[in-house]
Amino acid sequence: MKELSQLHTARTGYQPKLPSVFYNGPSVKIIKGKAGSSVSDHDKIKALFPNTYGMPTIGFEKTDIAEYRPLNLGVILSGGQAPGGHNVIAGLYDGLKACHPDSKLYGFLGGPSGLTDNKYLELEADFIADFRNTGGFDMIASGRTKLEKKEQYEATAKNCKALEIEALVVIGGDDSNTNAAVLAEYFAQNGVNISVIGVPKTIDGDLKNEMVEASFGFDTATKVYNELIGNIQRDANSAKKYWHIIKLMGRSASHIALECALRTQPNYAIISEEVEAKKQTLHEIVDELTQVVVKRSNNKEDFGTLIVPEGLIEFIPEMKALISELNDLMAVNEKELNTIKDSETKRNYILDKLQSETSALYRSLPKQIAEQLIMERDPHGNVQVSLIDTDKLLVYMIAEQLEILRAQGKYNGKFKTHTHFFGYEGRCSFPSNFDADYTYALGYTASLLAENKCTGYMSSVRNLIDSAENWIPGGIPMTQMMNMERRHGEDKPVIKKALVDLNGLPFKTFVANRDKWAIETSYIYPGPIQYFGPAAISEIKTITLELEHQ
Ligand code: FBP
Repeated sequence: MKELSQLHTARTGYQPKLPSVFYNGPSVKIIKGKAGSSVSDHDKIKALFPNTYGMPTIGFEKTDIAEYRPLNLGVILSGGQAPGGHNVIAGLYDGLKACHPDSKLYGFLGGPSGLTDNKYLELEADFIADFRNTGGFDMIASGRTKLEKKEQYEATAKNCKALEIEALVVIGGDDSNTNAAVLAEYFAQNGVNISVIGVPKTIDGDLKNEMVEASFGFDTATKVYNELIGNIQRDANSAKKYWHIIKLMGRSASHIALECALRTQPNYAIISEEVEAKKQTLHEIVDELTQVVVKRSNNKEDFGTLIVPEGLIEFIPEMKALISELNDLMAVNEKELNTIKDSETKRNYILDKLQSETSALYRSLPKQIAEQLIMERDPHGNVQVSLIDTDKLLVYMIAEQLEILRAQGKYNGKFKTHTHFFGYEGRCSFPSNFDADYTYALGYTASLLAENKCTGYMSSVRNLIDSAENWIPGGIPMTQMMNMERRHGEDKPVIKKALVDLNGLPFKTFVANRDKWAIETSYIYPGPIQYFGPAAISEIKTITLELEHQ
C-alpha cells in the first residue's frame, strides 16, 4: 500500500462542499440564460465560430426527475500546475457516477499530447481516492502541447471515438481554453459528436471576467507565498540587516503580487500593469526603489522587503519593444542562431541585428539577463519569464545607484540582499478549503454540462464570496470571453486575459497604503494555510476576491 503523510490521509477524508442546487445529487435541469456576444471583435469571432457563438449562458434548477444516460467522458490537465486540479477530476467523477453508475471517466496523460498520442487511463474510484483534496497534477500529469492543428483535432476525435467518449473536459488557462473553444467549434462544424468543456485553471489569477470570478489555484498559491513572505519579513525585522527581493510567479498579470502585497504589507511591491500605464523605464523603476532604500536607511532601517512580479520585464515599454524585436529576430534567424554555441558570439550576433535603440538597451543589460532574454520560447511563443532573473537585475541596478549616491555623500547605509523566487512552491500545495470546494464544484458542474450535451462552454461557479451552499454553478460560452489578438504575426481569436485593473479596489487599496508601508515597517505575518479549525481561519478567501466583490 502507498504510504501517505498524516495530513494527506486526513485531507483525503475531507468532503468538499457543493452549491445547494446539487444537494441530494444531480436532480437538476438546465436553465438557459441570455445569449451574449464576445468581448470585442464581434463580427470576426462570430464568423470564426458559427456554431458556438451567441449561445445562452447555462444555469441549473432543482427538479424532481432527472434521467441521465451512461456517458464516457475524457479529461486533460493542461499547462502549469494549480492546487485543486485533482478535485476537478474527483468532482467530475462523482458527478458522472451520480448521474449514472455506468458512466466512465478517462484521463488522458501528460496534457493535450495524451489526446493525440492516445495515452490514457480509466479513472476509477480506488485510484482517485488517494488524490482527493491533494495538490499537484500527478494523477494524470499535465503538459503544454498546443492543440491547434487539424491533424491534432482529427487524432483527438479518432481516439475519443474509440473509447466512445462523448465529452472532453479541458482543465487549463486562457491559452488552453482558447484551444478548447476552437476544438469545440471544429467538432461542431465537422459533425463530430463530442462536446468540449473548459475549466478555469491558473495560479496567475488572470483567467477571470464578468462571469468567471476566479481561476482555481490562485487562492492556495497566494496563501503559500503569503506564509513564506511573512516568515521572511519576520526574519528581516528580527535581524534588521537584509533587503529581501522576492519575485513572485504570474507569467503576465500581477494579481499574485498584488494579493500578496495586500496580505503581507511589504516595503515595496511593483505592479506591472501600473509600470506599463505610466510608461516607466527600467531606470525610473530602479530610481523609485533606490529612494525607498535610502529613506529607510536614513531611519536606520537597512532592511526591507520588495515584491517583484515575474512578468514585469514584458510590461516595461522599452523592454517589451526589445522582447518583441528579439522574438521576430529569433524566429527569422532560428536555424543560424542554433548553430552558434558560444554565448558571447550569440550576443554579438543579436546586437548586430537589433535596431540602434533596442541594441543600446540590450547592450546595457547584465550579461546573464541578456542571455536569458534569448532563451527558447514556450510552445505558445511566450518568453519564459520564470527563467529570467528580474529580481537579480533590480538588485544589481539598485546597488549601482546606491554607490553613485554614496559617492555624492547622499547615502551611507548598507544594502545586503537576498533574492527569492516563489512560484513552484505554491503550485502543488494541498488546496485550501476554498480551492478544494471550488474545484470540486467546477468538476461536478462540468459533468452536468456534459450530460446536457453543452459544448464550447466553460464550467463556472459564481457568487464565490458567499458560502459554498449559495454558490451558483453554470456554463458560460467561451466565445463570450474572446477577442482578437496578434499572435505570431497573425490575428487570432483568444480568450482575453484579465490584467490587474488599475481602477479596481484591490489596486486602489494598495495605492492608498503603499507609501506608509514603504517607510514604516508594517509587516503582516499570515502564517500557513489552515485546513481544519474555526471558519474564521480555515475559510479565509483572497483579499482580491473580497475587494472585487464589495
Ligand atoms: P498556467 O498559465 O499554465 O496556469 O501557468 C502559469 C505559470 O505557473 C506561470 O505563473 C509561470 O510563468 C509558468 O506557469 C511557468 O511555466 P512552467 O511550469 O512551464 O515552468
